[in-house]
Amino acid sequence: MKDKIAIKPYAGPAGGWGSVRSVGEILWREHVPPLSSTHELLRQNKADGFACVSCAWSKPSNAHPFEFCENGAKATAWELTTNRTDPAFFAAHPVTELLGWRDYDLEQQGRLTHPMRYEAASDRYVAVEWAAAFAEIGAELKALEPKSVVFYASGRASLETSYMYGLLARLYGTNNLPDSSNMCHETTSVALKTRIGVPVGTTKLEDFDHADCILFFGQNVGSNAPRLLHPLQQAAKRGCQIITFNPLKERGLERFTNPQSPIEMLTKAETSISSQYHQVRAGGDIAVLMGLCKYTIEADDAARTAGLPPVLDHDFIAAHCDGFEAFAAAARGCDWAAIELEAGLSRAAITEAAEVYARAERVIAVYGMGLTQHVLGIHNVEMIVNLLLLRGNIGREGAGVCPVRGHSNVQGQRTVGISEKPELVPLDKLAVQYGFEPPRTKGLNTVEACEGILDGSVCAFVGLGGNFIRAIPDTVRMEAAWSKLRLTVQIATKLNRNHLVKGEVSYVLPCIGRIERDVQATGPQSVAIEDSTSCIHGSRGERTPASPALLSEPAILAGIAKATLPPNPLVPWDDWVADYARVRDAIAETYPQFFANFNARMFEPGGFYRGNAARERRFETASGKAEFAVPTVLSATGFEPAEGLFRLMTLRSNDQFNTTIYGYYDRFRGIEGTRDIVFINPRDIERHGLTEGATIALRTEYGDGIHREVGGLRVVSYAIPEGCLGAYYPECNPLIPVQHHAEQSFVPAAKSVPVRIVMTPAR
Ligand SMILES: Nc1nc2c(c(=O)[nH]1)N[C@H]1C(S)=C(S)[C@@H](COP(=O)(O)OP(=O)(O)OC[C@H]3O[C@@H](n4cnc5c(=O)[nH]c(N)nc54)[C@H](O)[C@@H]3O)O[C@H]1N2
Ligand SMILES: Nc1nc2c(c(=O)[nH]1)N[C@H]1C(S)=C(S)[C@@H](COP(=O)(O)OP(=O)(O)OC[C@H]3O[C@@H](n4cnc5c(=O)[nH]c(N)nc54)[C@H](O)[C@@H]3O)O[C@H]1N2
Ligand SMILES: [Mo]
Repeated sequence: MKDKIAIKPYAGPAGGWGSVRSVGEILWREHVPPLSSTHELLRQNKADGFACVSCAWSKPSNAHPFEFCENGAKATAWELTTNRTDPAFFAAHPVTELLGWRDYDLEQQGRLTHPMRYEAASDRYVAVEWAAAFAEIGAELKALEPKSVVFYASGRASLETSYMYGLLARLYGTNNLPDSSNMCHETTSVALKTRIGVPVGTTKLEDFDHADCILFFGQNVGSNAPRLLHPLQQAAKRGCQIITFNPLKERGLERFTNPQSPIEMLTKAETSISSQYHQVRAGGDIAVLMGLCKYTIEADDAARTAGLPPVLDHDFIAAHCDGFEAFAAAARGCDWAAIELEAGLSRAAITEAAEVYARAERVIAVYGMGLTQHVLGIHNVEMIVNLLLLRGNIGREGAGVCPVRGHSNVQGQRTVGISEKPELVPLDKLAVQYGFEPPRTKGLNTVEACEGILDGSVCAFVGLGGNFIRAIPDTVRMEAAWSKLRLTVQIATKLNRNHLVKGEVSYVLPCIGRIERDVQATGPQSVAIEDSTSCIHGSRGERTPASPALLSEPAILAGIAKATLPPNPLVPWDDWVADYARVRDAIAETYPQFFANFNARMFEPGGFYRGNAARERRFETASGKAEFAVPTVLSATGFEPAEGLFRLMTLRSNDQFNTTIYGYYDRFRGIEGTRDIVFINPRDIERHGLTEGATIALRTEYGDGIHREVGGLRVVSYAIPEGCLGAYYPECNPLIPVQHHAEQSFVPAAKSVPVRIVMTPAR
């Protein structure tokens, strides 16, 4: 890592030579020998290789020789590292000391090698035998009320592991199964389910070959789903119009050089990605989308009067939709001045985009956290659906809704039963399959789990991956409450802060990673994951595990289950661990509609598609039709504007995977050597008497009497709409009140936090 802080605009495209250099740097830093990295990178996202551990973007059937991106390669290097966090490391560093380390330095120590138990007397983690760990965890769990225990999952674990995890929690007696999706695309799952009857997107990868317009809202493709740049580049080259709405000019959405094309690399040829780029205000998308809908509906009205062909797809609306008239009336009645004010964009700019939409034959709407992480994020997603429905852009080739999911198997975890919502899980089926009475009451989602930890009603936390204490809101308050937990068990690959902010009885259980060979009684095992477009892929690791003492995730879950639950011959934990194909048989039995012939199909190139009713225009909603929704407000922020009150967006850099910090270079945004910055519009800098490079603090204004402040942030003058600020996640999570979450979906509203600037004395 470079110590020098350098802040200057980056002139290069997304991809290109900058991307090649960045991959080289991390391979060198993680001490990954060149031969083994080349071997593993060539196997990444191949039909017979392993599924990338980074993002959830679709994996094509005609994979490139190098079907990976800069950030996928970093994720691989991060797991392949030859650095080790072993018992000697823990002996040398008391936990109190490690609590002072940065996230980067903790994970930089490398892979965990042994199961560890916290010992209060020495303030250290000490190695234990697996059997002893399982026995104590089992005894602790047996002594607790199931409803006071939370089983969290980060979205990386395979379908097999996730299925076993959900079952373990339910056999134990709770639906407390929050997952990272609760902080991410739960807004999508709720809004799409009620409006079009499926909780997931309707597009497939091949639709990108046919679209003539792609609308892109609130997703930073160059950093967070770089392989999606390939279909976008192809689309742009075909003349497809790509129209972006984002408060920041994200480089990947501006221009791209494909690092896998020798010609492009040698000639430094760049493709312009977005044909229009609109810097919407944070929280302004409901208004933008209302403007797009209003234009389209009124253009149809005008066409009818003039006797011209219709602009709306009236046949589709009549046959498949409900609530059109009410929505159309609301759109016609909506005032352009109100739309302009909330969007922070002119009517002319919105009209320019709307004209393209109204003419395009096939339109895909892509979106990410910029839409879901708002108090009224549900309206954002509903408005996307409204816009697409107007011209029949759902259930047609080259068209549809495309939420870009986060973790590589986050969508799949939901598919196989990790959910706190009992109605989403076939409990009756599980009851028969495993001869037990599953809990029927709703479990805790992430926000409710945090509230339970704060009020003391949650007593234990089991984490299947992730770094919960860093990822959640209100992190300072949460850390203080966390240490009151009786039991914390973290299944992980690397040391993170959540392992250090521990409960009274605390375990860190290290597991085999997806890139590694997983040999069980019947031989080497494979696992499966589901990507963002509902395709299921097999994944086989080949690399020697980081330590001989590691167990696989299924083996760890089976160990905990057997120590906690009464024996049940219908749940063959040992047989499942011996042969994961038997877990897949069990999954296929529970979910025959998605997983018939699971074992036979899992290595089909491009994955096997698990089907999507909305894609076939079967809308399994309350009315049996796709439902238009009328938004109640035009701002997604959930708070009133006030003089000096900013909307803070918390963002990922190009050098991190969520709470894992790969380095301190957010290349495309030109920020090097630090993450303690805040992006501010130059006019706001002037208005508030600030200077570029000065250090300030941000303080939340929430009216609940709790003081939330993050200081030491350096002012960076940036092309961001006035009244909006940008800063990094997870550093700014102490500013987000736990209660500041999306209505209905409970996703923390991390993209619009009400904050004020506080001057700090010069250092
Ligand atoms: N390399 C890498 N890949 C990742 C991850 C990672 O951390 N690193 N994380 C993974 C995970 S779990 C997820 S969920 C995804 C996240 O990927 P993204 O969905 O891209 O998430 P963010 O980085 O939070 O960026 C959100 C984008 O929305 C914009 N934005 C913010 N507020 C608004 C708004 O109000 N309106 C609009 N229109 N735009 C807005 C921001 O400027 C930013 O470009 O990526 C996944 N892939
Ligand atoms: N302010 C703010 N907060 C946010 C967000 C935001 O945009 N802004 N984004 C939210 C989103 S979208 C998400 S998804 C969450 C992410 O929240 P989490 O999913 O909880 O966090 P990660 O950083 O992805 O978890 C990283 C840890 O996972 C462990 N790990 C890695 N690989 C494996 C593996 O193969 N097996 C196991 N068992 N463990 C593994 C490692 O120990 C690593 O330290 O954060 C949310 N928090
Ligand atoms: Mo996510």
